Amino acid sequence: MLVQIIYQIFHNRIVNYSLVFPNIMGYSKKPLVGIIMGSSSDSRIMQGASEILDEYKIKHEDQIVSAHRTPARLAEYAKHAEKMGFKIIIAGAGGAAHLPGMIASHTTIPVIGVPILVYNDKHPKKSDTTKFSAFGGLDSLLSITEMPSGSPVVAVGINKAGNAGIYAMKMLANEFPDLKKKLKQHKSNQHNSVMKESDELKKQGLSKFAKKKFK
Ligand code: RP5
Repeated sequence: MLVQIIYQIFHNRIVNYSLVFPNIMGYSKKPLVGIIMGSSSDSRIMQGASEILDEYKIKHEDQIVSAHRTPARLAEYAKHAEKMGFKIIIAGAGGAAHLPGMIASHTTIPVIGVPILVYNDKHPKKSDTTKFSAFGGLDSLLSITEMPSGSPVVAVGINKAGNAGIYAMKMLANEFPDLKKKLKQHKSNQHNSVMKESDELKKQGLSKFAKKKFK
């Protein structure tokens, strides 16, 4: 690395500092992940992706792009994403959920789809569960995963936007070694939290533990 830097300085060839200092200039300086969703109603779920990226200081740009309400904007967004240099697009959509597949058809940037269980936030009674999608999110999941051969989109589980954030981080970790360290830390935090709960369960006994946990 040092030799490469000296070589580039000597030859006055440093045009893109992020190539030379990937850890410093990389994921925390400019957005490398584009988060899009089909509707403002998806933001309730999609915030799960931004939370994890924010936690690890990975910059992202967030927008609403609807494949059926703003079809021309969808094509424009794909160009924008390429111009911005996004490495990954996280696309959340509910129902017919064609947004992830359509975006993937307009760009070579890998797309992670988040199938969303549609909940109509425009309904006056927001707790009205009858407004859930007729197919419980399976509609969105299948729309995303069943892309025809040759046009792949990967998907996380229904409403699992946080997993899309972690997966994006894993992809970026191939390029930014300190993200790999943070992922290892994330895994070890998970391990520790399971151990803590297991110790509690063992100490209290199952019945007492479960009663306390779900009271
Ligand atoms: C999809 O339709 C969106 O992704 C959203 O999940 C669903 C419902 O949209 P709204 O009626 O809430 O705007 O395009």
